[in-house]
Amino acid sequence: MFTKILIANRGEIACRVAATAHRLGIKTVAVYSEADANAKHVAVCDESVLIGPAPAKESYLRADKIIEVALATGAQAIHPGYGFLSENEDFAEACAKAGLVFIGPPASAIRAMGSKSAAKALMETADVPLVPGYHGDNQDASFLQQQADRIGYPVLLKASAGGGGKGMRIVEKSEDFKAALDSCKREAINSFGDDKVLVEKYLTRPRHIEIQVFADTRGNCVYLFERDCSVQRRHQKVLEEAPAPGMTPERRRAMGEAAVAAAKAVGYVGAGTVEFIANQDGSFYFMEMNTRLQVEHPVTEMITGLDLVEWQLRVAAGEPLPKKQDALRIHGHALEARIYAENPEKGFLPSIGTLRHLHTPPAVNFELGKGVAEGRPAAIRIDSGVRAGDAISPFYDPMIAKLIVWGEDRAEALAHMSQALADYQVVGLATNVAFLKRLVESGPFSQADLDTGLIERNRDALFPAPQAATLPVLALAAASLLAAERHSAANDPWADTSGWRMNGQLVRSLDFGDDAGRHLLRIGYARDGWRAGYDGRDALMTLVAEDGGQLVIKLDGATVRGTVVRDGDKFHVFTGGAHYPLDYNDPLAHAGEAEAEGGRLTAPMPGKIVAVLAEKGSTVEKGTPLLIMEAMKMEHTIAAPANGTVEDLLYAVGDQVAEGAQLLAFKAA
Ligand code: MV4
Repeated sequence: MFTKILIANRGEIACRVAATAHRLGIKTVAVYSEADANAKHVAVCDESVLIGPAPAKESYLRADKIIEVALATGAQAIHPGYGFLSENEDFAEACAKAGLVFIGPPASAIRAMGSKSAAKALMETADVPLVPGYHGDNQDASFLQQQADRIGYPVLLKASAGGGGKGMRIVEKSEDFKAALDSCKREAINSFGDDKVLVEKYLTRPRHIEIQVFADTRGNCVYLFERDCSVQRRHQKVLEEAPAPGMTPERRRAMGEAAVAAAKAVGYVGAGTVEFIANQDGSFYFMEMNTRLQVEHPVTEMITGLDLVEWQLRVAAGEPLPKKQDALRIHGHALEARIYAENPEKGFLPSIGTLRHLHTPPAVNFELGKGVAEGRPAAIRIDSGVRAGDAISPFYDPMIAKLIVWGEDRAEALAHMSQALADYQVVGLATNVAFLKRLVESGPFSQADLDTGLIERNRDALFPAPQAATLPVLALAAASLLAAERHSAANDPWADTSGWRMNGQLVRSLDFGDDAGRHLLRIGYARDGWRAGYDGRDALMTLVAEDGGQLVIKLDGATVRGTVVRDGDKFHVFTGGAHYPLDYNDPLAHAGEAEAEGGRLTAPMPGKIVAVLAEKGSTVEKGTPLLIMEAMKMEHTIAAPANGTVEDLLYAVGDQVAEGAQLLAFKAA
């Protein structure tokens, strides 16, 4: 076995590979770009070497640099992860030339699966089922039309050099064929520089079912069963699961054996995935082979109890496969959800920013190489390359984590996924967490009515109109605001000795907003708590417990729990498994900001000082409430406009102040 490997990747997959390497006592070398100097994958590896600027072309795709680093650090092998150089046959070859082991298939196998039509021709000779169609060299338009007529409509025209859905045309009837062919060829030549097309029977509600295969250098090849990845959006996988719902043992064996035949036909070695497109009746056809470890490999690990990276390392080191086909079993059901920094409400636009707050469900009951401990119902695994405080940059894939759950059966796995998504909190950028939760809880997905059009067909249920914040949500935000004021207050507004709370019927109006509109929450101070008024309701609100951002409040006796995270002018309320981002409009904080340059915080209108929260000489953070004044029957909080020092207090509780009067002397740090 190797004693040191280089991981030519970043993010979660680099961390994933390092975890197994360390478990097996293998040292790891990380490579990183300038954008990743403080990244998790650098922290978890034993050594790290900077290989270039942020753009992947100048760092993670620099085959020459990476090989140079491997040789300089004494690594014996290179694991490419997925993406970047993982399916680059020239890189695989260059590794071998340099005397390094490429932890992946031979360059010849990558090449053989690279061209769609050549791969199909090869699969045909290996008796791997293909979609009825024509993928030959004759590109004469009337010949192709004859082929389409023979196959029967609808047919699908595909650019031979295409991929990811580009250069495809559905043709419904013979009369439309010529125009569709011209248009398909135009797109193919523009996109791929090659206008060769193939004609296939069009499957109207296909499923994407793929088989994990593994081969060693001694002629052994097994299948590690299937994954159903039908739930996709624009050819990006969203949810993956294993086993595939509805799969019979007979069909599993047929697909597995077809996948092994495909791998053997190209002299495959290592981890590979054979993708099939399947009809609703279960009939299946070869689509392509991915010659790498895939993003969704953990669902296979969860149901087999195997560590696929361990297998990759053993095979690359020349060892035989650890298990034979008849020793492989499926146990339970696993689901994976890809958590992305993206905005589903804005066309899934990537969302760039810092993970200001990250709370995840605890990883439980799973160990790499051991699988799920028997007799315990739940297992949750999170594969991630980022930590709280890290940034999602525009340079790389914006995936935050893979959330993987396991249950004895699909219904149990689904329930765990739903709960785990409810417990997944991110502040700092937009994520698809709420979308994923709606998706796993939707009728079609929970009933396993799967096909590649599931998301498109269920748009209405998956993209509901924005829900307006309710009183419990606003009350949690208000309680967090009031609690923060208490913590930073010299004058504790919660204590019975507080002069201003005893002052009578002061009402303060908190101005929140969300996508559904503006919400004014009236807070009145009462002897036994507050009155919280919103939308015609007036409830007695008390704080039961507060720990960090975790709050328990009571509203007219009903307990409400939640987590509130303040990020500048936004309050993020997490309660009942949902995330409510609220804009908080604190006009006085902004009024103060404009004045802050001169070191003065002034009264925006005439009023009375009702609380002095800051102490003279204290150092405070930006946003810390310093003083509360009452003006026009409303309370206004004067907050620190920046990190700085309260140099002098100019008023006391009960004092009247004139408009424009300086309230305190503040010096920004
Ligand atoms: C198809 C098909 C229906 N019939 N071929 C899309 C990407 C490319 N790799 C193959 N694709 C498809 N080929 C026939 N004959 C439907 C798709 C397809 C699809 C396939 C797998 C996963 C998601 C998909 C989404 C849309 C279309």
